[in-house]
Amino acid sequence: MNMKIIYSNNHSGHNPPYEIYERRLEPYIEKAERITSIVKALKEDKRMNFYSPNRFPLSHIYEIHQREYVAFLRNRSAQLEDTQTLYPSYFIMDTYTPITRKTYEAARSAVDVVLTGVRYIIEGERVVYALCRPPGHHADYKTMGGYCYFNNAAIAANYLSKNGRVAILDIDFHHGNGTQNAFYDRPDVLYVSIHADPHDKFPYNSGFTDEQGEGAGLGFNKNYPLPLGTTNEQYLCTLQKALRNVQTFNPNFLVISAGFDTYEKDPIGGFKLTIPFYEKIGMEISKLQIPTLIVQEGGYNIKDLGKIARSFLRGILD
Ligand code: OKP
Ligand code: ZN
Repeated sequence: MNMKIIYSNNHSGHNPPYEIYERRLEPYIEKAERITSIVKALKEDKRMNFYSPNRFPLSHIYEIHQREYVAFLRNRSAQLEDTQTLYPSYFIMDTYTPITRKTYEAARSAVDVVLTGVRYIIEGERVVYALCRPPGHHADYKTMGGYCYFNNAAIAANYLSKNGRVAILDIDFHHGNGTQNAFYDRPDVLYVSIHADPHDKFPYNSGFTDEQGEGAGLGFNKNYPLPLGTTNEQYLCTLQKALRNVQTFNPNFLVISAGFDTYEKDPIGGFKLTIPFYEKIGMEISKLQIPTLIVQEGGYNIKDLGKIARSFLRGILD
């Protein structure tokens, strides 16, 4: 079986030199080379077919993000010189998410990548991989944060929800606060996330088990925080619970927020998952037999990212 991969090089213009961590400037972790590493590894596999994104109207973004926020990102990007980096004081949740001249265009392009994936899924494709960068799951209604500007997965899930019930499974190492918030009061989009205990790791203030949704959305938000040092075996046990939640919800579409920072050698992670284990994760997901859009989120070990993605997709395809 073949897989469609949606990819554009527009992300590479977004390349901030530094993030601010504990009052120091540190090299930016969310580097363009992450995606290069994945593309290179996947091009070695004949079953992977690459497609360029189409441009989609801003209306899709406006259903998830405030218009003023979108305008701020666009205007401030445009006003910067090539070498300038802006650390805004509002519309932002942390010091890891600066704006450069090409940031808006890169973030907009990542949305085009994911929406192009949605189109293929609606047309009947069984699985599509949207190779988004920058990532999206921390981006909230009117805040950028955690290397995220527009919430690619939420925008995709919202579009898919016009055609049926949608489950989002977020397997990035960090809790997807933006995605959780986008659907917190909606019963037609389930959000399930497995992530590091927020007592220890970003985003610190969300991702706890008692966040279960509100109003009509009560019961349609599920968080599975796990301790630092989590192994393959422990992770699998939780993944099976999460997948049972998805199955019970009986969705027409599945969106995977796929972060590979759960890897044992990730520079900012803290779990102990191994490369071959990602194939197992892929297999467990594909057993559900739901049309699936895979959306790239985090994962920062540039050397091994390609191998992790290949292992994961092998599990999805076989
Ligand atoms: C984004 B995604 C390291 C600090 C890192 C921000 C983490 C954002 C993760 N100097 N804190 O979920 O992979
Ligand atoms: Zn992450």
